[in-house]
Amino acid sequence: MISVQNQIVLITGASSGIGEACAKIFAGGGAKLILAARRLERLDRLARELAETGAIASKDDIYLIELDVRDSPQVEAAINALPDNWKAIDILINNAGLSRGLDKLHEGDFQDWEEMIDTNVKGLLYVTRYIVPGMVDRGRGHVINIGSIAGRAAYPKGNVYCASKAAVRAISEGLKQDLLGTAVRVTEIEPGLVETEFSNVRFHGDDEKAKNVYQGLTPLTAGDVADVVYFCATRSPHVNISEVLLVPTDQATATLVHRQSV
Ligand code: NDP
Ligand code: 8X3
Repeated sequence: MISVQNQIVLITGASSGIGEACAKIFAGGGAKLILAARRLERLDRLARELAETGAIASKDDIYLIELDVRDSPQVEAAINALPDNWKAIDILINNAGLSRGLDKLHEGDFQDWEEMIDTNVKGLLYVTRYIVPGMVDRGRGHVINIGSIAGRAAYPKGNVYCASKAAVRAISEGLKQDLLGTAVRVTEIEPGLVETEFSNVRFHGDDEKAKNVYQGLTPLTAGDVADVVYFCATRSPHVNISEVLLVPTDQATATLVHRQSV
């Protein structure tokens, strides 16, 4: 196991769910965190919480970026504007992502599609494109992409979300191949059902519908996923965990789920 003490970790989508849980576990390991998301007030709150609970020594160990990963010039500007002591990013966690809607493809909403493809695919590409060259130059680094079980097989009405996560899988494989011969590692984590704000976002704020997704089963928590991310990041430098599929015990495939009747 290697330490993340003083390593610089950039987490996209750190304002909620899996990204927030990653921030907490890496802070606990002594990492310096660059936290990015659109909701700066949420990042501020998280930074204060980490400082108050002693998870980080001071707020100087955290750098916050208000960032929409869909906006390529904004991503470029944010990376270029990092102060010198924050530029050498060791670990990039490409976590920002969302699903929008659960509709048959022929009834789908164009706006929902754009949001998913722009965030989950293009946003991940932009952030990676601006950060990985520095990793290659420095001869060290680790890119951890949050894919999904949905990237392995489509499920009914999941069409575009599943496609976006299949793209994350292919991009992760391709990046690993392109970085062969460098010391930069690439990992893709593919969770099944995790109870976060994910379903609230998918159903455009319909919390009742969102709750039903996890009804009668014990889903993964954001912390469960963060544990696995942390495990992958702390292996010896010669070990690359290429992919991890983690699901709740109550889930066998994207569509086969065991629910206790209530
Ligand atoms: P949450 O909705 O709780 O968190 C999503 C995060 O992504 C938020 O911090 C949000 O921040 C950020 N985000 C969304 N759009 C953008 C954007 N354009 N620019 C920057 N940040 C953005 O969901 P999860 O924690 O569950 O999701 C995290 C990742 O895990 C996603 O990639 C998701 O697809 C994946 N995943 C989730 C599963 C689940 O069941 N929950 C299962 C498998 C994978 P903000 O709105 O402040 O910008
Ligand atoms: C998120 C989980 O249920 O859409 O990737 O596959 S699910």
